[in-house]
Order: sequence, then structure tokens, then C-alpha cells
Amino acid sequence: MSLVRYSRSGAVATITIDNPPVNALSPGVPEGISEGLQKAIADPEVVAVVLIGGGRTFIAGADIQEFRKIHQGQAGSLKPLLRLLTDLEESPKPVVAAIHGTALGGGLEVAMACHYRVAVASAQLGQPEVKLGLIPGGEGTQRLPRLVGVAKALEMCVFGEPIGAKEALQAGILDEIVEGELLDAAVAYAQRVAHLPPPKTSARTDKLGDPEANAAAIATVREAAQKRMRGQTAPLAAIEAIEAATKLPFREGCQREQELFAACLASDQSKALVHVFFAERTVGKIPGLGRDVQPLALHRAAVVGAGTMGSGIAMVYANAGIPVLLKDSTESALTRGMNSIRTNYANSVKKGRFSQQDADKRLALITPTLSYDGFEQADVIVEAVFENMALKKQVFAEIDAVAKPDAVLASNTSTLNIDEIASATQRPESVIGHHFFSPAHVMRLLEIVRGRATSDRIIVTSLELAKRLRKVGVVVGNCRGFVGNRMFAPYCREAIFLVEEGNPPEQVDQALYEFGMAMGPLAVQDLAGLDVGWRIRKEFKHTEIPGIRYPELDSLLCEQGFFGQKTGAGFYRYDENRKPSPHPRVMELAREYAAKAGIPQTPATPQEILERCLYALINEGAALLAEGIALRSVDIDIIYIHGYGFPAWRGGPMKYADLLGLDRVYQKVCEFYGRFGYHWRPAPLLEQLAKEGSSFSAYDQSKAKGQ
Ligand code: 3H9
Repeated sequence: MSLVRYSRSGAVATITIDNPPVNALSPGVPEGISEGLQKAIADPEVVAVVLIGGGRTFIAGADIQEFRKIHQGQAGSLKPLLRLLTDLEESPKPVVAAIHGTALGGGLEVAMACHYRVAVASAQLGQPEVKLGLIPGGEGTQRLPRLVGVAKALEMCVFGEPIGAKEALQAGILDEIVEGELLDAAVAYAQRVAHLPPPKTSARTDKLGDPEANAAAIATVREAAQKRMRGQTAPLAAIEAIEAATKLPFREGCQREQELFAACLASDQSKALVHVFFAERTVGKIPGLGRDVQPLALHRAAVVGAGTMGSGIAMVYANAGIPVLLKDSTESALTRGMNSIRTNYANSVKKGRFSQQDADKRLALITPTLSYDGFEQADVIVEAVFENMALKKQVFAEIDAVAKPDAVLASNTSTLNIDEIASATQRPESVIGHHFFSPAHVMRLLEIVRGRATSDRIIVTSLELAKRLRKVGVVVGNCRGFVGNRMFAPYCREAIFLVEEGNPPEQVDQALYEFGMAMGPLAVQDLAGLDVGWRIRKEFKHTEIPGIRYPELDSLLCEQGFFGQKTGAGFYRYDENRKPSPHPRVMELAREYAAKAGIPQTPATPQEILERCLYALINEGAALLAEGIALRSVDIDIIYIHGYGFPAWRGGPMKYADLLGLDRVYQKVCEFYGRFGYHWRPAPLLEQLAKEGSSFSAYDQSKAKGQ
């Protein structure tokens, strides 16, 4: 089937793009539109042209698969798109872009090269290229400021958030919001403007502002970008391109845009972010899970345990409009949980995230309870009690007795064995892990842990549920800590070892923060509470091998009552606003312990701090992949980006390793194995891929082909 259709109704020609699902500008699409346009120009009967998308949307942008090919060294060309933009704007007959769904990236750029733009009220328009490590490369940085002014163009190109039709009309992108049938309205509009000389956006200068105002707008947005998009290069390149629009004639500005676009396209940041775009969509596709498996309907939920996690999870359900029971065994625990929910909602209202009315509506969906009454109606029940196996088994036995036959029985355990938890019920096939990350209503990750007996239907239902809860669901296998926390352990181990070796916490954290992590590993542990790890460590003490070094300092801090932020001290000291500062006792304790244990004091460079923490993470990731606990390396990447604050523009830990080159990572792991022993045994899969000159991405692909 052809990618672009041409038709005519009366004196108006219609060019329809038919490239499902999102009408991306794949090879053949710009050429097809150009061809249609030439036909319309050549037809003496035609007085105007409408450009419209078939199916659910206008054009969602350039074909991102093409960028992936370019990243893999295959040739790709933007020339047909650039030629189309000129053809459209130079057309002697007016061209009207008729927009529904989304006009994003190259889609908006095509629309802006048309002479007029009309849209339905639900349309979304934007330049989201920065989210792929790019800038608009289809003259968008030059046309957009001409339509909306410099400040608005900066906001749209630098932060990449789309805007709705109403805002686009006010800003000057759209000429009209139409009601009724879009095509009919666009044709009528085209007839109305047919006799007018077609206006060219590139010829406009009226909105380009004056140097003083532009300099101020640029300085403001640059500062905001450096804060909100720390470490990323594309937002700064977008600023430079828009600045060029204010200083250079249109064509020269386009030239500058092309240079900046090419540099972004060649960058590791773009490779990483394009990888993440596809990874986010791959994690929902589980090999071997039949497409015919239908998810169960979910109308009501129940949560057991009103602690930090339980009350956070109840909010997640309420935020998605799902009524939820929140049970605890004591009045005081329940009151504490409900109070923290109220405070959270009140803060959201104060910060303007939603209205008081919205907050009240959400709160009304949460029903506190001390009994299991009403649990028989719940479609999903989430256990979020203390991380203790005996307690969890008891709760599951109780849930089993009250839940309806096809309910999803989920545990929010972060480390414990799902199969053992399931064994407390008569229906292990209904039991699954729903591992939310703290704070549950903020973090986007939901680790979905399948047990040995978990049914496909429960897995599919959990994936659907994740979408409804606006989370990214990633299915993983069952082992201690699953994917996220099992990898987190060696990452934190190295961070603590480094402190024990005489490197202050702030130096260790700083290296990882500068790498792009949302927080350093020691600050994260202070936030989560050091007592959590302390308790788990005591539970698993019997698994430790005599003669092997394990992190001790965190336990020593706990013995002092330093549990992290909540006690005002952990790896750092915290003031009443939870602002951290170095705690002199921490390094004292570290030195005393190191002297006793014979640990040499060796200052590490930021590079070594990074390598030890991150390569420990990657080595464990490779082991999880080989064991099949992680299905693909992309699953690990998404878990780390959405659950652990790993910078998306580094692609996640496994993509980061690919970009460094696995041989380099492997060599360093071997070096650390030589220096530090046991913990650094290279994962066999890392060794194999490094020696083959391969990558984790290639491993994913070869596994997908084998399925
Ligand atoms: C650009 O335009 C650069 C320009 O300046 C030009 C330079 C010269 N390409 O997300 P969904 C696929 S950069 C290829 O699940 P939704 C997607 O992978 C681009 N494929 O649906 C998925 O495939 P699968 C700027 C694309 O309804 C399927 O479509 N544009 C593209 O939740 C459905 O997607 C963007 O960054 C694409 N452009 O959301 C927009 N877009 O079924 C990126 C989607 O095999 N796209 N696919 O997994 C989006 O934001 C969302 O996909 C959209 C729909 C809002 C459109």
C-alpha cells in the first residue's frame, strides 16, 4: 500500500499520509508528499491543498528507527524531508495542514512549512527532539520562533513538552481550531484562503524580538535547562540554534541548525536516548506470553499495611481513579498512614500540581480499615507489610481466605522469595510481586516479579495495571532482590568500601552525581533508611562467606542509631530541613574500623569511584541476564532509569556499558578482580560478549531471534 494518497474534491487537493501507526516520516513519506504536491500544482483545476494524516494522527515526527540505523552506522538521509519543506513553502498554491492526534518533531516542522494550520481541539503539538538527544532538524528552530516568538520557541524546543491546540492557537502556531469533521473543515478553510498569496513563515521577522529581550530569555532558559536537564547537551544546542534564528537570515539559520543537529545525532547521548525510547516500548512485550491472553478487569483494589510503602501505593491507585481499601492492624498505624496521605495531597495542592477538589476526590477513594471486610470485592490485593518472611506468609494466608477466586495477589516485597510467599496460599498461580519504588506515588517503576507458578493471565493483568497506574512495568524473575535491588547491592557495596578506604561520603556521592545519577548511592541509602539494609543483612548473615570482606560501616552507623535522614544522621548529618552536611563521626568510625580490619587507606580518583560503583552494577546485570532473571538488557536499563535515578541520557547501565565498549568494562573488572578478589569475579556473559567484540544490545537481538 502506498504511504501517501492523493485525491481531489472540487478545487481542493488532499494529500493523506498513510503510514501507521503514527505516520512517521519514514523513507518514502516525504517523497510521497512532494509528489502529491507537484501533482496539485500541475493541475489547473486545483486552487489549494490540504495535508492530513490518515488513521489516528497527523505526523508524529521523523522515523526514529532511521536514527537508530544511523547510530548503527547505516546510511540515512534527511534530504527528502528538507526538500519537502522547501517545496511546501514555495508552493504557489496555499497548503493547509489539518492536524489531529499529534504533530510532533518533524510533524510540526512539516506543518510549519505549510502556509496555514488548522487543528481539532484535542491535537497536541511539540518539538520533543531533546528527549531523543536531538534538536529539531527540519528547520523547526528557525520557523517556530518566527511563529510564536523566541521565549515560547525556547520553552518548546529546550524542554520538549507538547502543548495543546488551544495554547498553540494563542501562541500563533495554529490559525484555527475546527469543530466537526477535520477534513471537511480544512477543505472549507483552504477554499477561503485560495485566492490569497500564500504566506511564508520563513519570511516573517515580526516575532523575532529585540536583542535585549532575547538575551534575557536565553539566559533564563539556559539556567533552567542546566538545572532541569543536568548533563544534557541537546537542550543547549537547541538554545544555540534558536539564538541563530534571532541573528541570522533564515537560510543561514537553517545551516547552523543542520550543523548542530548533525553533532547531536552523532552523540552518545542521542544513541542512549533513542535506545531508551525503544526500550520503554519493548519492556511491555514479554517473549513467550501469548497475545491471546486477556487481562482481568480491575475495578477495586486493597492494600495491606499502611506504612510508607502501603500508603504510597494506596495513593497510586487513588490517583488512577481506582477505589482502594487500606488495611492495617492497629488504629495508630492506620491514622499515621492516612495522615501522611493527607499531608502529601495537601502539599500537591500547595505546589499547584492539582486542585483541592482533585485532592478531595482522590482522598475519598481511599478507605482505611482494620479488617478484611470488603476485600472479597477487590480485583487486586497488594501486601505491603514489614519485610519479614513469616509475617508476609501470615498475611498471604489471610488474604487467600478472603479474596475472590480470580483476584491478583501481589506482594510489594523488595527482596524476598515470591515462591515461598505464594506457598502460604492455595493459589500460587495468582501470586506475583508488585515491587513499587519509594516514594511509590512518584517513582515510575513497577518491578513485576513472576514466581514459578504465576499464571500468564496474572502477568498480563499486572502489565496492564502498570499502564493504568501510569507506571512502567518491567517483568523480572524471582531471586533475592530481583533485578533492581540485587544490582543495587554491589553498587552500594563499592560505595561503602570506598568510604571505609578513607574517601569521604561527599566525594563518593559527588562523582556519581556528576555522572548524572539523581543522587549519590550513600545519600540514597540515608534516604531509604540504613536500618532497612541492616535488618536484611542480619536476616541473611548466614549466607556470608568467612574471610570475605563485606561492607561494615553502614551497620556500625546503625549501631550508633544513625539510621539516615529520619534520625538526622547517617552517612551525612541532616538539619531540620533535611539538608545534608559531612558528619565527622562517620569518617572517625570508618578509620577505626579500617585500622581494626586492616583495610588500607587509599584515596580514589573520581574516575575510580565511578568505575568501581558502575562496573559492579554492570557485572551483576550481566549475571542476571545470563540467569534469565532479567529478560533483556533493556529491561535492566529501564529499571535503573525509572527506579534508581540512572540518567536516561546515559541509556541505563547496560547501554552505558555498550557505549563504553564491553571490552573496556571487562578489562577493568578483571583488574578489580586482581586487586580486590571475590566480589569482582567477571560475569561469564560479560567475558563472553567482550571477547566476541559484541554488546548487550546484540545479545538481546540474538535472543529475540532465537525465540
Ligand atoms: C524528529 O522528528 C526530528 C525532526 O526534527 C526531523 C529531523 C530531520 N518513529 O508510543 P506508542 C512507534 S524526532 C518511529 O506506543 P502512544 C512506537 O515505537 C521525532 N516509530 O503510542 C510504537 O511501536 P511498537 C520526534 C514511532 O499512542 C508505536 O509507534 N517525535 C514513532 O502511546 C506506537 O507508539 C517524537 O519524538 C516515530 N516517530 O504514543 C514522537 N513514534 O508498537 C515520539 C512512535 O512497535 N512518539 N513510534 O512498539 C511519541 O511520543 C508517541 O509514540 C506518540 C504516540 C505520542 C506519538
